[in-house]
Amino acid sequence: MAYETIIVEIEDEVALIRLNRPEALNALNSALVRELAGALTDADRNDKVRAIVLTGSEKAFAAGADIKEMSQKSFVDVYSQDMFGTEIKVIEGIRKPIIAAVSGYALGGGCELAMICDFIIAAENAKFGQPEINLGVIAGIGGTQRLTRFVGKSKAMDMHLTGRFMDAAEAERSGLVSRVVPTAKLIPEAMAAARKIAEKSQVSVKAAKEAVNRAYETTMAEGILFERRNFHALFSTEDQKEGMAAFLEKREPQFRDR
Ligand code: CO8
Repeated sequence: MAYETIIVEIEDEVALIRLNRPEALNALNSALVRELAGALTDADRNDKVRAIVLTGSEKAFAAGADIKEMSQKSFVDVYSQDMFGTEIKVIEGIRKPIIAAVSGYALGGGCELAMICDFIIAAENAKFGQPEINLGVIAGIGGTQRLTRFVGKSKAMDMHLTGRFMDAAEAERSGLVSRVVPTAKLIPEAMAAARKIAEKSQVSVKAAKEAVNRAYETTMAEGILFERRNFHALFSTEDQKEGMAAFLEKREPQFRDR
């Protein structure tokens, strides 16, 4: 499928989706957000895709929502249209794992988009920020909630109130990103992580993603019960028998997603 604002490639059962508006540092406009939601939905439905990597350019993952596109909008415009609301719900509902591979700026909606992904691998040159305060607004696709859960109240307040950027080392120290890699190695490392996931049983991958996400949505007791019931349920799969047999027979498992 031909897109104008993103590039999609499928390689070794991994969909690599690149944000591609270099003239605006991959700022999220309505076309990009619509195309991204569509491409992720397609990847989620495509049997040849088992994991997804979302990235931008070396200079910018995404420098936020498109300021030019939204600058003249009124309250009624953004409220009535629920700006980006439908597409973001689609992206939040993708069931296959999505790794954000962040190089350069991940600001405002760009930082929020990276946080919607399942984990973030950062290049050494990555810079994260929620600078919406400098524009007279605040984050709008989850930044006040997700950043606070990732890095705690003090640092989240600092980022949202001062608009300062966090470099890759601080982002790793604070738990915002899972690893930092040399900038030139970002895509190979993210693709290798995605391929690792692609080797697993997709049934347990989905169950793991759902269970970790429960940690954000429910109490500890309910989350642990959800996890335990899914642990029990996985004993109904052929892949559980295969995974454990392969361990005992000292061989690699051959998962069939059943
Ligand atoms: N929107 C539109 N265009 C942008 C954006 C943006 N967010 N960021 C950069 N650009 C454009 C610039 O206007 C410039 O275009 P041109 O060459 O035509 O003037 C081009 O990209 C290159 O940018 P710069 O010349 O500024 O590059 P620098 O290297 O000097 O600076 C920065 C890079 C620091 C990233 C700088 O561009 C910057 O500060 N950008 C804006 C960052 C920002 O404020 N982001 C937050 C936006 S608001 C937001 O994200 C809200 C999200 C919530 C959505 C809620 C929906 C419900």
